[in-house]
Amino acid sequence: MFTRAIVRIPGSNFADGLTTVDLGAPHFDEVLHQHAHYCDALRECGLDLTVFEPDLRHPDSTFVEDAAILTPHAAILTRPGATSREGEVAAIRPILESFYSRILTIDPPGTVDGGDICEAEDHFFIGLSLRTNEEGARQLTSHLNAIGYTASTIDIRAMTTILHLKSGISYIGGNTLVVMKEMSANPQFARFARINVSAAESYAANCVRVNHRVLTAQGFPRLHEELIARGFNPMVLNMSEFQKMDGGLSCLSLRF
Ligand code: CIR
Repeated sequence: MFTRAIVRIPGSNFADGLTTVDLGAPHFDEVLHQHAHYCDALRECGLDLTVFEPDLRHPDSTFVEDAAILTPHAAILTRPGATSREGEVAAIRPILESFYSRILTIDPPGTVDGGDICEAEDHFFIGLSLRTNEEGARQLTSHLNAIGYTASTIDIRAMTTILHLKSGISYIGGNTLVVMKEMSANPQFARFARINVSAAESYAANCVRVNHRVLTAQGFPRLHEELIARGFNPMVLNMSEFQKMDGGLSCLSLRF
């Protein structure tokens, strides 16, 4: 069970952030509106939110998930792979220090984005991507092993349609992974029940289990039905403006 989450309100320069998709510019009023709904959804799931003010130095900083990896035993500060995002980690450190006595770091030349890290019970899948490099994965594995977790890497560098590992897979509890069809046959996922997401719904593969609910993106009826059929309790949120900046549901919060 999670009890808390950290979020950051998007800044007025949100549209200046990084993106690889061609879906048009986000509408700022709608960005704020969708973010407020997202925060309400987390509260509805029982979480106590720490809400940061916008940080105009970092247009992507509303995607707080990329700056840290949180476990019950330690907080691991990442070292984001995009230079424009490096400063986000220092900005988040003080709040994590107030909640965690053990803070670990990823050091140069390692890079890790939180979006590449998928926790499935006591195992962590680490995506090797354009943001997370092998040295970052090595350091992270060593930290995770030291606090009692196993870890393995999944190389997504040849997959041009996703930015982060978690753009393509989510662990939603009940031994179940939601996974893009292209990745589903990976032998590392064999021990999990899998809900395959078709190419047409691939954005929906990024969903988030928060206590008794699974947050899912609006507009993907097949995944929605499948989740219900398997006994999950989805809560649907409009993510259109974040999708324009390569962001998904998991990126908008750090849950712990
Ligand atoms: C970026 O390119 O870094 C941001 N525009 C999107 C980050 C999304 N984060 C995530 O999937 N964890």
